[in-house]
This record gives sequence, structure tokens and C-alpha cells, in this order.
Amino acid sequence: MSTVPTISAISVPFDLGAGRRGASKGPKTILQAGLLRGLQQMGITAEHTGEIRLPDDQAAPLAAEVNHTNLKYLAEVVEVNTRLAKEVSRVVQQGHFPLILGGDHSIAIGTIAGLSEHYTNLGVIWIDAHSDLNTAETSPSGNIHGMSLAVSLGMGHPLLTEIQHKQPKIKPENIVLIGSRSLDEGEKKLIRSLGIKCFTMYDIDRKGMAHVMQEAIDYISAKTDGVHLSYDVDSLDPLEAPGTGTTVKGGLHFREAHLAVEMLAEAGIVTSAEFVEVNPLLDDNNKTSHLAVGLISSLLGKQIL
Ligand code: HAR
Ligand code: MN
Ligand code: MN
Ligand code: MN
Repeated sequence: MSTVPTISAISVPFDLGAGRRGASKGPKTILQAGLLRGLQQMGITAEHTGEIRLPDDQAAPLAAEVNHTNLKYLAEVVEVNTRLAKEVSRVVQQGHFPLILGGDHSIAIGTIAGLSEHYTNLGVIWIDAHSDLNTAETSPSGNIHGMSLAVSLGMGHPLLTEIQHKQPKIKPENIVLIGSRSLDEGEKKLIRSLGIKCFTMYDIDRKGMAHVMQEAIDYISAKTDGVHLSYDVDSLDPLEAPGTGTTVKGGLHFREAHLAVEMLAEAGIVTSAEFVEVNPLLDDNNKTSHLAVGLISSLLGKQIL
């Protein structure tokens, strides 16, 4: 029997936080790649609680009301994340493990908002080529998926930072970035000024993934009462994960990406997770969806032997 709690998978077919469409099709292809069946074969109880989506009628009037030039689709991002936060909070309340399937990375706003109701020192491990620490002022694109971690720290438009009321949701000292290799100037300044722990690709090359993960685990488990894993598949090298909207060369190899989640499983510290930015429209034979299934399975305890 598995010691893993019941998994409640939540699909968020949303991609308006990204610059290109298609990540909204991620949850479905991840499920079609056999996620739930695989978990059940591991002895895990896994259920799908449903989809968080925009109401067809509400987005347009809201958008007109909060029309903001450097925050693309602000109203839609607010709406979907408000709904997601409630669902994530409900799942935690129920004693289940929230597993959020994105969707673009803007949905971390709702996930973390929902989680933050239940933890006073929520740790966040952010595995990503990017740091998603932009604000409207520093963003080169206006795409909110590049701002979700800043929003969770309480920085950004009040409609975003005030989702689920508590603000900020997380503390800079409880965050670890892993796999960073594309940081905007404003983001670099913020990482330095807030002292956010950041393991770049340079650190991974220099020290090795096993060393980096052990440091990350020791750092975060010392002071947190729960750990959320936010896994952006663009952290992987584009050769491994071509199906994502903002690929950056020089990323994690297949084994490094798996080792990270295998070590987290062994440490037993992760209390929730999200896998984001799978874009089936850009994929090669659903390679990236299958990769996501492999990573999730390893995170939840699948071993080679
Ligand atoms: N930093 C850039 C921006 O803010 C690119 C963000 C890329 N998107 C992501 N996030 N996939 O991890 O626009
Ligand atoms: Mn139950
Ligand atoms: Mn991201
Ligand atoms: Mn990214």
C-alpha cells in the first residue's frame, strides 16, 4: 500500500496568461497520456475533480471594465484564478493532495492563493527556465504567466494580489528557484534584493543536480509547514520538452528533471504540485505530455526498481 494521500487532480484549461495559445489543451493530453491509470497502478487513489474554466459570458464585460494595457487578459486571469483558489482550498480542506494540471503558469496565482489559506510558511519550489517575477512595470511582454511568482509575493495589480484576501501569500525566504536561465533585468534585481534562493543552470552544471536538490530540500524543509512544487515544463531542454510556448536552450536533461522529483519523493516534503505550460499544439507526438506523466509519477513515488 502506498503512503501517498488521495490525489485530487484539477484541470485548468487556460492559456490567456501566455503569449501563444495551446496550453489550454495541456490537461486533456496529460490525462490522455495515462496519468490516472498510472497512479492507480502504483496503488495510489487518484481522482479528477473537474475543470476550472471561464464562464463563457462573463469574461467580456469584466475585460472592458478592467482593461489594462500592460496586463494582457487581466480580467480572465483574475476570474480563472479566483475559481482555482477556491477549488485548491477545498481539496486541502478535504485532506487530499492537490495536483493542478495547466494551463499556462499564470494559474500558479490561484493555486498558491488557495494553498496559502492553510499554511503560515508555505514553501515553493519553482522549477522553470524563468522566474516569473515580473510586474506590469518590468514585464517585456505583458503576459501574466511571467508575473505569477511576483503576484504571490504581493507584488502586482491588486485584482491579482488580493485573490483570496491574504496578501502576500508567500515569503521570499521560503522560495527556491531551480533551472533558471532566462531572467529579465527587473527579475534579477528582485531576486538579489529579496535574497531569493536561485539555482541557475550554471549551478546545476557546476554542482550537479543531486547536490542542488539536496541543498534546496534542506533549505526549504527547515522553515516551512508545507511545500508546493510548481513545475514549468520549459525548465527541460527543448529537445526533451518541445511542446511548450517559450522554450529556452540549455535546459534540464531528462534524467536531471526526473532526479529532482525522485529526490523530492524520497524527502517526503511536497504537499501539493502543479505541472504547467504543456502545449500540445507545439508538441512532437505528445512527447511533452508523456514526459509530464513520468515526472508526476516519480514525484508521487514511482521508482525504477
Ligand atoms: N520573462 C518573460 C516575460 O515576462 C518570459 C516569460 C516566459 N514564460 C513562461 N514563464 N513560460 O515561465 O514575458
Ligand atoms: Mn477522501
Ligand atoms: Mn513559468
Ligand atoms: Mn517558464
